[in-house]
Order: sequence, then C-alpha cells, then structure tokens
Amino acid sequence: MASASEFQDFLLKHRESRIAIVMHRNADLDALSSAYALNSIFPNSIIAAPDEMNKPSRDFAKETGITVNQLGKLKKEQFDGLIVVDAATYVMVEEARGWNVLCIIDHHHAPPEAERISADLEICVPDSPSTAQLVSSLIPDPSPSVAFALAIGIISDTARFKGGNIQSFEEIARLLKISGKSYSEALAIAEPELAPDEKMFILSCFQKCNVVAYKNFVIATTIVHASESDSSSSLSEFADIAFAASYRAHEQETRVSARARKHVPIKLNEVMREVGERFFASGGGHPKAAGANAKARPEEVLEYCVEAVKDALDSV
Ligand SMILES: [Mn+2]
Repeated sequence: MASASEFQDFLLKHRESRIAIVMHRNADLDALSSAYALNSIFPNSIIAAPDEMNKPSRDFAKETGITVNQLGKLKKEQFDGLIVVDAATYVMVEEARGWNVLCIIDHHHAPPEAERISADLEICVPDSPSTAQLVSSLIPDPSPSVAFALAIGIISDTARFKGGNIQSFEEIARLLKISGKSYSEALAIAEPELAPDEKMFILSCFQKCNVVAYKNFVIATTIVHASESDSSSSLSEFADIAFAASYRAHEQETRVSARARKHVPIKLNEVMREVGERFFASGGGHPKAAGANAKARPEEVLEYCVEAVKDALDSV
C-alpha cells in the first residue's frame, strides 16, 4: 500500500488539478463521506457517481448540501483525471473506463486483474473496516462537517463497529470531537430508521425465506424484487449465512447479496467469485459481506450458493 507521505506528495502535486472524485454505483455513506472529505482538500474537484446513490446517502447529501454529478455526463477533456473511492473494479464503476485514474482509495479485496482499475497512486487496504477510515487517516485536520461525514461513513460501513478495529474507535473519537456532534447524532444518519413500507418489506423476506441447517450453521435464502443487500443483511441478524437474490429482467441477470455472521469460518467473497464465474458474470466483496451477478434464474443461483457454502464449510 502507498503510504500517507505518498498521499501528501500526491496532494501537493494535484492541488490545482481538475479532478472528478468518483464513487461506485448505488453509492453508500462510506463512498459519499470519503468523496466529500477528499473534495474538501482538492479545491478544483467535484464529486460524481455513475448512478443514483442509496437512500441514506441521498438524504445525507441533500441535508449537507453535497452536489453529486452524473459521471456519464462529464466531459473527460475538462478534467485531469479521477480519484476513485470505495471501489477498485470497473464492475462497480463501469463509466470510469477510458478515464485517466490518478488515485484509488479502497478497502475491498483485490478484484480479478481484467476488471481492476489501476491508478498512479493506489491506497488499497483490504483489512481496513471502511474507506472513510482510510481517508480519515490521510486528513489530519478536517473541518467539523467533513469530520462528521467521515464519522458517519465509519459507523455505517462497519455496521456500527461489528466490522471495526482499534483504529475505528480512535478515528471516531477524534472525528466526533472535531465535529462537535454526539455519537447518537451520527448514528441517526448512519443507520436511519426505515420507512414503514421498508420495514414491511424486510419482514416479508423473513416470511418467505428458505432455511437449511448444515454443520451447526443456519443458512437462509430469499428471492426479492429489489433491495437484496438490505434483505441479506437483515436475515443475517439471525441466520449464520444469508443470501438474497433478485432478478433483473432487463439484464437477464440475477443479483445476489451474501452476508455471514462474524463467527462463520468461510470467505463469502471467494464463494461469490465462484458463483459469478459459474454463471458467466462476476462476484466478490468482503469475507462477511459479498455479492455476485449471475446469468441465470434466482432459484438456480441460490441453490448453487447453498451448495458452494456447504463445500466451503466442508473444507474448513
Ligand atoms: Mn466501503
């Protein structure tokens, strides 16, 4: 990984550069807070996203007055290049193809070479609990609003510190002090209360999920119309391993989101990569939170996911 001093050199070199700071598709609070923080130290930068951000990010951007441009509408010739945050694969930000990528800051496991975005400066730390934490460690004196945003990014992406480490707590303490806000104020934005229809949707996932037990592990699967990641993470509050799949008729593709509880001794990013390869698409992510696209119907994909998990549990 590139060091903090290399980032300082990069910052000096690119202080005047015209930069688009780019988030992954369906950007989350980790990506948005990271982009917002970097935007504050590169005066000629703007923030861009390939598509609509997720709901908590849209709400936070609106409340904070963060402008997010559409990446596909930017003119390359008006920029010196991109900084990509919270992603290092073209699968997550297809519209970055053809751009000059100056820097990547990310915490996902390295994607397959063919899809990997390469940059002059790569700060990729798969063990980091969030990209916001990486960015926070690079910005010694953030403004109160940047500090508050980064605190929110850390709380959100660690699922309220379930995936945190010692530095997460150190950074949170530092950031909240600078922000002048309380932990509960940050938590309210990082984990917003769901709307009643969203709560009903999640509960319906529980109603119709399939459950199997294997070697003391409970595996739950469900098919949904949308919000597969909310569904899998809700199911994994109780199931050891959860998969939620939705079928995109337009792309003739199933999207699967996978979650595992922390004691589960397998790596879901490897399982999801295998699922993606089996069904002629792609997969990856984190050991306990991963996803895949698959060129098949959701029933078939979920069946394969469960078998792949059983195999993985067998070889532990
Ligand atoms: Mn992240």
